[in-house]
Amino acid sequence: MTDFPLFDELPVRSDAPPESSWGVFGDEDQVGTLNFVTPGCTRAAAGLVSDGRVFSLNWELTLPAPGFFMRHPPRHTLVQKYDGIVVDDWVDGLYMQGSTQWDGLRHFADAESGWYNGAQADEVTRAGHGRLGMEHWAQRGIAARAVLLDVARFLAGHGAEPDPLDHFVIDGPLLERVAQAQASPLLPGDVLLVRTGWVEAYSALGSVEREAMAAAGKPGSPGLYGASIPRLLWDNRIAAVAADNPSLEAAHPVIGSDLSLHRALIPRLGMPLGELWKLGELAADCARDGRYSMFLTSSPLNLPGASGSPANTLALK
Ligand code: UVW
Repeated sequence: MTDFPLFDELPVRSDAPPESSWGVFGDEDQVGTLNFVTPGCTRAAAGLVSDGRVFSLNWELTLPAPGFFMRHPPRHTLVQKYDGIVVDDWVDGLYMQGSTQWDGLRHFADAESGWYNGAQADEVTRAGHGRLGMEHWAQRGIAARAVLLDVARFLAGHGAEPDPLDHFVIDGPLLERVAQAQASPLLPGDVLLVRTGWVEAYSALGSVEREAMAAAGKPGSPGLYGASIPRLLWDNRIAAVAADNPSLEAAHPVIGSDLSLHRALIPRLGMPLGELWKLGELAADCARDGRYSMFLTSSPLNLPGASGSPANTLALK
């Protein structure tokens, strides 16, 4: 792999904000840290498929319901045509960030320095082909090694079981302890998956509790937080990071999170963030066979100019 600068050596461009990767992958780059996934990484990752077990990491597109962050579940309509023998359907109000998703490079700007690689608001806020749109990821796809760090299971095994629907900080040292306990080294080009248990805890709620949670404000969850996270991800050449919670970041019920990692990772490092990934079945399988690394594929929607996409992702072991 090319000799990339370390986190402490960033930025490489004099006009770039601190701790940013602007220019590292070229001034015209559109895909950020996905550049860490080389053909060699994909080839090696495909070699991890041994038993042929396939796990969809996609939650139902209609969940959570009610939605959070001023988003709503999509409305799905089916119609019969041609004497009733053909059924078509369409979806209204499909928020790209509504369910299992990627936050793309248009999704989040640094309040001071703007979008990844110096993109300007007028370049990234109009639909259609353009700078930093999801079409750039969609056209290359994501096929990489993934490592699941099962933080929820690790903590439970160490006598600490944070409420999966409440604030709890997962920092870099904790991720390193989980990786060590699982014997899961991180490799360049990896997609890092972090399980907090949020999707399973939410799934166990009844409709009254779900309504109350959405009405109260933002959802609470364990999640990533702190300065150790961008450093760990960048210095390990992580291509993307995804979790099974609403914002990737640790969040207080009602109040939410400060989104400081959104700022550090999306506009500064150019890193895709995945949220609301369904990791429960995969995690149970990893705990059973002790293999926490796998081949992962994700095919974001080829929607020109989108700021995010349903993840459309599979893990293969
Ligand atoms: C917000 O946009 C608040 O959340 P997210 O990027 O986590 O979906």
